[in-house]
Amino acid sequence: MPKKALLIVDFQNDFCPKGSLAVKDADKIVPVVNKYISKFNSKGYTIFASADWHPADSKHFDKNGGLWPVHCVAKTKGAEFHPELNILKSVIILYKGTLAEEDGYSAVTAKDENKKELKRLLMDKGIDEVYVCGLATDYCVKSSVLDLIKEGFKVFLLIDAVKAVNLKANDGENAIKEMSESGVVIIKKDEIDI
Ligand code: VGL
Ligand code: ZN
Repeated sequence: MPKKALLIVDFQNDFCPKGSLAVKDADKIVPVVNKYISKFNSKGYTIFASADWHPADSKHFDKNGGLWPVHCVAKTKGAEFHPELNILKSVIILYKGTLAEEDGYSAVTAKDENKKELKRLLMDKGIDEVYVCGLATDYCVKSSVLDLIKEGFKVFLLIDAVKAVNLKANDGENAIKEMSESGVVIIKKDEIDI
């Protein structure tokens, strides 16, 4: 039996309605993500949650030449997980985008509190399959999925538990297409067999 893990990408206040980089309807999928958390937890599978965690002077921000309004500055309210997300004690939190020079889109090099990268954690735990959900489909979800595939993991996209920023109208759809072409398996709650 392949060993599985759940990865929840960047489900933080700033990416939810009222946040500084709001992803439309992000809050609507909180109950779906919570169902996945219960399901993976009940099977004893590892659950990871990445957090975008930028320094205030990040080059990733538009005021410093980057693409984005200020968001998810480390230790601020906007960087906290959505209050209704059921982040269990056993969830491993991974921090990304922590250096001023990096965008930090991919969760693969995000690090836990002991500075261990997701890639290493997955390898050490002997995990073969990663199920990915969260925000945003067209940036951090896409980047994480593509990197996980490159690293040799089997990757599933939980299509009912992702939302796109859509800086351009079709970004979300294009991202899903790109992930599919790279070999991700697209799946939803009632199809999952774990
Ligand atoms: C993200 C834009 C900027 C994401 C992070 O989590 O998808 N998007 N920083
Ligand atoms: Zn960011």
